[in-house]
Amino acid sequence: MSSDNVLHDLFLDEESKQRLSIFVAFCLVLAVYHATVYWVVMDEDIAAKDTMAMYSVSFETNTYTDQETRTIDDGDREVLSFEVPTSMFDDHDGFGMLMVTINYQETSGQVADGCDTVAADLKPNNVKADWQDERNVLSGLSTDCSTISLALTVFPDYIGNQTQVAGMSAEHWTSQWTDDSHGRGMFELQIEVDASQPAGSVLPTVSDDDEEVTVSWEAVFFDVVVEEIEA
Ligand SMILES: [Ca+2]
Ligand SMILES: [Ca+2]
Repeated sequence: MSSDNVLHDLFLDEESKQRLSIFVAFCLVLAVYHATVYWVVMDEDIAAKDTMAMYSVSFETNTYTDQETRTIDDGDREVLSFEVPTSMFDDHDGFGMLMVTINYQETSGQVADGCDTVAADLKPNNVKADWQDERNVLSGLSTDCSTISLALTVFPDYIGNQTQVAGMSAEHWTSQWTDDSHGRGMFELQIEVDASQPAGSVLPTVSDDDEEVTVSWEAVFFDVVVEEIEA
């Protein structure tokens, strides 16, 4: 049988014509089906976006503070530590951020004795916190008795501002902001004093060999408040 005969047979044979018609009809039905599914699904998607719930996420804060004053010798470096009691973790949803301020004056009592140099470093350690957050200020230096202020984001992405989020559920957003593992443990602050000597002092009894430094710790805890925003 030649190829001409095959085509001839396919188009002219009654049975083949019937098969071809069925096949064409099937293709048409399939095309219509796909178009219908596509548009129905798209429509549902668009409708879902229009009706997606919006939530407001805000934070009520509670701060735990502690203070320590220590006299550090000239040239010495000391480590002060700080730990938040367990009850704070039990009572609140999360530990948002840690702020540390370091204050000092010249306490030698000597005439014409200027401010010493004080350096402070909050040392990253194994306490779980957002140590890499670019907003962190982990080190500071003062030469003029001004306050050194340090800050560490403890709960990742915590800013404390009210935000709006779309979709999911209130429970989802509450659980996103509930985790008591961040900030558990001992924070370590390294402080170094470099004492400046009274101007024009020649007597060995007139010297400045230390400084009294006061460190204030402020641990900001939060409770998250999630509310659906009515459209
Ligand atoms: Ca001094
Ligand atoms: Ca001093």
